Amino acid sequence: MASIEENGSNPKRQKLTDLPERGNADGAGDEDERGLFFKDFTTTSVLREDTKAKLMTLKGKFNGKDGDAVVLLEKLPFDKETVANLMSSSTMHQTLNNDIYSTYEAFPPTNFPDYKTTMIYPATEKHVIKYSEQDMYVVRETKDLYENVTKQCLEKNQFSIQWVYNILEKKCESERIVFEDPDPVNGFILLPDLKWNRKDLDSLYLVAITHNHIKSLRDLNKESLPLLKNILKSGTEAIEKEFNIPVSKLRIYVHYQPSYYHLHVHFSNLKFDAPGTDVLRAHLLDSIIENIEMDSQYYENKTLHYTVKENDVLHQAYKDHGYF
Ligand code: GTA
Repeated sequence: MASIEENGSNPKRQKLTDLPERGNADGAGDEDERGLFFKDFTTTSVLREDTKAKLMTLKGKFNGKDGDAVVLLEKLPFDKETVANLMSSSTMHQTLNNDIYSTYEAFPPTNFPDYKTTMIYPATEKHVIKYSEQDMYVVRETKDLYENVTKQCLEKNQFSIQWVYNILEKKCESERIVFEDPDPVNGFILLPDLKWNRKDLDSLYLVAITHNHIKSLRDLNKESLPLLKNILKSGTEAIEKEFNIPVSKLRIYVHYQPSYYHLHVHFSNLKFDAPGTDVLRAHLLDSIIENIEMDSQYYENKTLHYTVKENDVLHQAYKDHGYF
């Protein structure tokens, strides 16, 4: 696993590495300012279990707090900087011994972080659905289906994008910003994605959020070209400068459908098998630019494929329309 420390010596990079292990200027330190602690958490259901990704999502309640919470628990990868220390200070319990083969359960010392957690509180029913195990269906969204069903449904049922405004207005995560072009039309903020632990470069994941209020891929046309080209050029230059990772090692794409309808571009390390990089979700930024250059109305007219979850309101809307 490559770490930030071993990839060059750009002083600006210190901004990320020097952050305390626990706690930062977002008010997200040891003490949760809203008083949310796992000792007060009661699980009401396991929403999803992914043994391969070592991820579990839970729905539950915090004692004395109204409403549901969704909690994601994700095992952390080994860190080659600390693995020797981890091994030498772990206790071991043998579970098999056969000839030259033996297996053990290992118990790390308490000061080693074992898992990463993401908490959503208060969580809406839409969050519970997003993080639940359920059947998926492929949607073939024509221009008509988009205009008559998808668009109207999404206008009424969207995740809040308050977290996006908090970033754009520098109310949250401002000390994490890797690059900003403040231009209101063609500018953007590039910062670490929620899913990245900001330590392991092999799982580097950044997101570029546009200052311009564009909803999704469907709204992109030739007017958006300067913005898209700026994100591609300045975003990759900033990542190369900051993390010493060239464009040839990055996956740069837009989701359709996204969860949050404010245009953002995902930058993830090729080595990282990021969720949502399959053909039914990810659209390469470079291809988007080229498609629009060939036809300004490409994304207005194009039939787009994606998956929809069984319990999602979009699935119900397509059913009501007679699509399923
Ligand atoms: N910096 O507050 C935020 C924030 N939020 C709320 C979301 N993002 C944020 N980044 C910062 N601060 O990459 C990030 C998300 C995502 C992007 C939105 O913004 O991490 P999208 O609109 O295309 O939506 O992207 P998408 O891809 O559905 O969202 P998300 O959350 O990545 O979910 C995709 C799948 O990944 C889900 O089905 C889920 O099962 C899985 N997943 C989500 N979070 C995690 C996680 N922490 N660990 C592992 N898997 C996860």
